[in-house]
Amino acid sequence: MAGVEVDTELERLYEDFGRHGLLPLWTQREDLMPVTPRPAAAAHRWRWRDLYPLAQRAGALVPVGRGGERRAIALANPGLAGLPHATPTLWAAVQYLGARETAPAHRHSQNAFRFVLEGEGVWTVVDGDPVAMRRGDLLLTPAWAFHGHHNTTDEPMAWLDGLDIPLVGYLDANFFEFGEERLSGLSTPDRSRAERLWGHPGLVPVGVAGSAISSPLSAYRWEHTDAALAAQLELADEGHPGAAGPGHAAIRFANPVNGDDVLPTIRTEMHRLRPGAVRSARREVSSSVWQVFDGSGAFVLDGVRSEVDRGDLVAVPSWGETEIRANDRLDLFRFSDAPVIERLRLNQSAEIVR
Ligand code: 1HN
Repeated sequence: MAGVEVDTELERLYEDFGRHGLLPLWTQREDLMPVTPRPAAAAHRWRWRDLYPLAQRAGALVPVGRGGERRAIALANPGLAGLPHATPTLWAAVQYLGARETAPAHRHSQNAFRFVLEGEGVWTVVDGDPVAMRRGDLLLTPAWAFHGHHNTTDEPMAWLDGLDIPLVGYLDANFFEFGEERLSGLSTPDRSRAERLWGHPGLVPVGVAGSAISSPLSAYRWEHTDAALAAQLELADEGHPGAAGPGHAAIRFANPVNGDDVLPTIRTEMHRLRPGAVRSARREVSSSVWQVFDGSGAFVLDGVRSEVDRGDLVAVPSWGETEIRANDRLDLFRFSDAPVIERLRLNQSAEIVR
């Protein structure tokens, strides 16, 4: 009988904890402090062949304009309870802008980039500087820079948006403001002012202070990315160091001011795997989204194989085991929250040896 009384007293204690807004550690220690990360987010693949037609349908049905601001369709990680988050820290979306449409100018405390899978003809105007968008380009709109997108052609265009919306949201640091920029009246040269100032390899302008927290170079052009990857693989063939692994070249997009990541919260990289090459299985603290830029292959995520083709997107939660296999030559764009993890000294990684 004494035991029953203890239990009811214990139950009453827990009820009283709840009534006073308290929770004991001892019932939750394993969830609060697991031995290794236990992300709620799932490793997940989205097919471009599913995404793109849906974006086209949204293009026909949903206007883009003031209020909604962007026709962006977010990847909602199936582990994250219906939130429009690709990973706990990263937002990823397909944005679709129809012929002659404009996505109005605004600014916000979230950092953003665009990566272009296909098409051209959209100008993104970053703080008054028109930046052309073309296949393979990485375009930056750092926190609090005004930006609007203008399609000046008769063809629609779609691209990948990456933002730190979930992270900034957890930190309750969201700020937003409408802007008034127009493309009309602005000259639209092939090279933006930012590229003319900052886009020369290893050369920075004297007497111009560039931002150290986010890159002042708002466009990283595919011709440079492609050349850097090709050169790394050639060097490896000649027996010189430089490549990320056998048949694997990788580059990180860097701030020309100091070599840091292009945005304070988001790392961006491009990878190239030779036909048949394998990036061996590893785990990292940091969540990522990958997009297949070209070619085909497979991601083996915690032992589960998913085939990937051009345009497909893959979310990899922190500490998820990831192996990548190329069929034909495989070009991959990746973005991650690694700069945050590293600044907090939370970075760890493990190669999985079989
Ligand atoms: C935004 O400004 C863009 O500028 C894309 O293209 C997606 C999602 C939420 C809030 C602002 C863009 C966005 C966004």
